[in-house]
Amino acid sequence: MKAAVVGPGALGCLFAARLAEGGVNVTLVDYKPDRAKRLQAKGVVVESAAGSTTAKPPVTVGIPPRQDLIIVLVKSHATAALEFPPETPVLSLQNGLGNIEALCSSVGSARVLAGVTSEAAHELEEGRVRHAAASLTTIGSWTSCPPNHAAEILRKGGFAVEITDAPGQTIWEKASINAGINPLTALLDVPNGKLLDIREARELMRDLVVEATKVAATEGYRFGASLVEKAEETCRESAENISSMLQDVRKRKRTEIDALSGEIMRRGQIAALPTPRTRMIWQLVKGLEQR
Ligand code: KPL
Repeated sequence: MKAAVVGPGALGCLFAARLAEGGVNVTLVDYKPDRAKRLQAKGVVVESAAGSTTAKPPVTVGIPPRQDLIIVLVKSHATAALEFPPETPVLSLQNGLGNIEALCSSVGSARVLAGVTSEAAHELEEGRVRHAAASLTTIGSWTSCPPNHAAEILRKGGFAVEITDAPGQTIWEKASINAGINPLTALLDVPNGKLLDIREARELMRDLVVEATKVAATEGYRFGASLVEKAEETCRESAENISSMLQDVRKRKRTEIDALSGEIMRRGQIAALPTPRTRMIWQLVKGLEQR
């Protein structure tokens, strides 16, 4: 089995290392040649409660041809610029909205698998990540690409994988929850659990999730259980976690706010649905990025 993992961030390193440990012939792809060289030399280290492991997958600048699966884990603003070899299925496990549409433009919908992962990892330093919690990865066919072989590859890496018939719903669900948690943790510089202790932050998180779910409804996505409760549960379960957006802010990197609040706002505008709190939070995080 051959797989390429695109993006050497926390989740990219985690997936590449675990797949390599599970016997998958995996290549890690990094568009930065200098960093690719360093990662190739040092390997990828994953620290977890079970101990520390080092994997040494080949690290290339472009995506190698003739893979069984390409897993995309770059930041959402980098998706549209990726160049893919022909034929291989492409699976996005990225945060936010709009990635799948960008991949469909690049490779055609028949090769696209869509999903989300709740694996929690953060980067300790380049090529060294902390796997804070193992969790579910849900994938599905966007239009006609069969997901079973991709699930089998991921399971080789020890990942818990579920197949869904409605990946769009899964992506919207995670994006709505992230749209509540991520910008607030980034703006307040607090771990996820703290949002439940600060009354005003908790209220605003609820409002942001509600705005997101209303926009999702205009695209036909409805959620059986309350996503506000799920967002609060996520904060409880990941109380000590530093959200991916706060990690980016601390490293002075561009955040994924455009793919979360920005996309929700944009899609709300198309549906003539105002999203005032989402807009304000987007403006504030854009401000934070430009300090
Ligand atoms: O997905 C996450 C992220 O940080 O991007 C959450 C669920 C907020 C966990 O930290």
